[in-house]
Amino acid sequence: VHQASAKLSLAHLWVAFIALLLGAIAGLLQTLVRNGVIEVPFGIGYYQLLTAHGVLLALIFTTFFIFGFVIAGLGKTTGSLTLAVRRLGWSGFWTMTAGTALGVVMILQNEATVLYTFYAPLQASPWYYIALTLIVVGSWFSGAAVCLQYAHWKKVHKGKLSPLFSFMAVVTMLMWFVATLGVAATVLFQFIPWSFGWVESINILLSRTLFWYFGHPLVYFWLLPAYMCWYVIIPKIIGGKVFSDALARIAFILLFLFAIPVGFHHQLLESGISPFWKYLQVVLTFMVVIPSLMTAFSMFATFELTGREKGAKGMFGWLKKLPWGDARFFAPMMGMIVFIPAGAGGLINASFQLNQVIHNTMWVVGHFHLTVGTSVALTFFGAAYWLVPYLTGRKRTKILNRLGIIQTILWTIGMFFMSSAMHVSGLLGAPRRTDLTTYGDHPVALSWIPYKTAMAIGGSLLFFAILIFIFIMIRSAFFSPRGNEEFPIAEPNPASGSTPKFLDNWNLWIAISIILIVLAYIVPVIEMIQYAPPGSPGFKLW
Ligand code: HAS
Repeated sequence: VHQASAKLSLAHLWVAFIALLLGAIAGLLQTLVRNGVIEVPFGIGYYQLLTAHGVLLALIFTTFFIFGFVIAGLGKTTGSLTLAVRRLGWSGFWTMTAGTALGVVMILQNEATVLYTFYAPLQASPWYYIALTLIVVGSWFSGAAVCLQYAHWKKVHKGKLSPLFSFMAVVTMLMWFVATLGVAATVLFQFIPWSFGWVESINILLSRTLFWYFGHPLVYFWLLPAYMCWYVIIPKIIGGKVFSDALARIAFILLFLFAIPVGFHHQLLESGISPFWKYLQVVLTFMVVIPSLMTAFSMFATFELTGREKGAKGMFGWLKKLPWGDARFFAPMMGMIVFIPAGAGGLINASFQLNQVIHNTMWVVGHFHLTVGTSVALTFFGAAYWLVPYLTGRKRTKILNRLGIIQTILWTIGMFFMSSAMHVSGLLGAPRRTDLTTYGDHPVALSWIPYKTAMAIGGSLLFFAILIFIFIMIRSAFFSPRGNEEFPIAEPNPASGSTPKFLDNWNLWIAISIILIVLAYIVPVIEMIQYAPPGSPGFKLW
């Protein structure tokens, strides 16, 4: 491992793990407060805890982990990071860390209790929006570092097809650049002037639209690095090959093209957007499902082919040949299995009519605890089990591997309890994001109580699982015996043929992406500005 690159990667990972621990504490507390089990001293309330939980886990843990993982993978697949790349990477790291620290201080002071989605009319201190700006700008530096390293490799290896991992990393960063333009626009032109009091009111619909223009690709920004792990790393761990290099690249390009012009599926119940534009984005949402189905196909094919090569017989004999006892495989695999019901839930959400049943209920919370909270999180945990020893020059010990398996089982059981209860109570009408209330002991609200208990039990198991994870990380980084741990990168399957070069044609993909975004957004956004009702003042939850 190149020491300077490893340091940069590890710096990101440690911030991610600290955010994970703090976010988990806030998560446990908010469940217990919401369910009336405890009261937190110092006037710390449910919404403040919920904001801390969402921001630290969904935004900070993910973003820092992703950069740590991607930077390490680039070092492995494209050679040592150049000095310019490392400098850009560190600028990104420090800018994001400064933004994170400022944001956390604002949340702790109860001046940013606006939930992780932070759109209007909830208003935070202007310093919170400045913190968010720093995080986004920092991520641009880091994203630029990733693209620069890729460009460097391309220059040295003229005419050659880029390594699959680096190609996937660039797609992820491009998607991030295009998506964050929306959040940058709303923060700079709407939230900062409004929260400083330079303007009196804000166009809520526009702020929510710009937020979801960013918010949906944000979820794919979490998912794509997990897919990188499924496509490139898992095949190596199970002793196989990437099913098809070309298929993997096409799936990533489709995700890039269709992940952005679909934000309206979070706003299907919002007035002020004509049903035509909502419907168009629903259709595009179903397009973005296709690359996930391709991923499912490709992973099943990898497992089956590898199993058969090892002598598996019968329809499902290959299942027995998978290394279930290896935490590097087991954690992401549980994530994959969970992604089947999680994705099915997404299809329900995206259906124009069914969305009316589940919108703003606990169902949605169940959906994202399965997707990002299980499929993505377990994949990241599985990757961390080998990545941290790889970067710190230590061996993965048997006992830590076993603990990793236990951690994964606890996480899966915890999420099963929590997320099933969330889905069912959502269908029974339980709203999301509401503090402790029984609505005057209304019988419907009382019927949700057993589900709330199941959520609290599940949440407690998850908290325990995070403590085990942090323990494994500390042991792997500082106390395990010195040695070399592998960074598993699988070779493409030669039987799948060669990959067409045009897939590396970035100008083409960026141009198509812009056309799709303009088609899906330009008219409704002009209408939002043209027919804007009087703006809203800010509301505070504290
Ligand atoms: Fe979602 C709301 C639709 C995927 C995250 N989503 C959310 C929110 C979050 C989130 C955080 O259309 C809440 C935001 C908020 O706070 O308000 N979502 C979808 C759809 C998909 C989808 C269509 N979501 C995700 C992913 C997320 C995520 C991924 C995070 C990482 N979602 C919605 C909609 C809403 C929404 C509406 C708004 C609801 C509302 O009204 O508020 C699709 O991308 C899903 C496609 C996935 C599949 C599954 C493929 C399966 C695979 C696994 C194969 C398994 C193997 C293992 C190989 C079709 C790839 C097999 C082995 C064996 C042994 C069996």
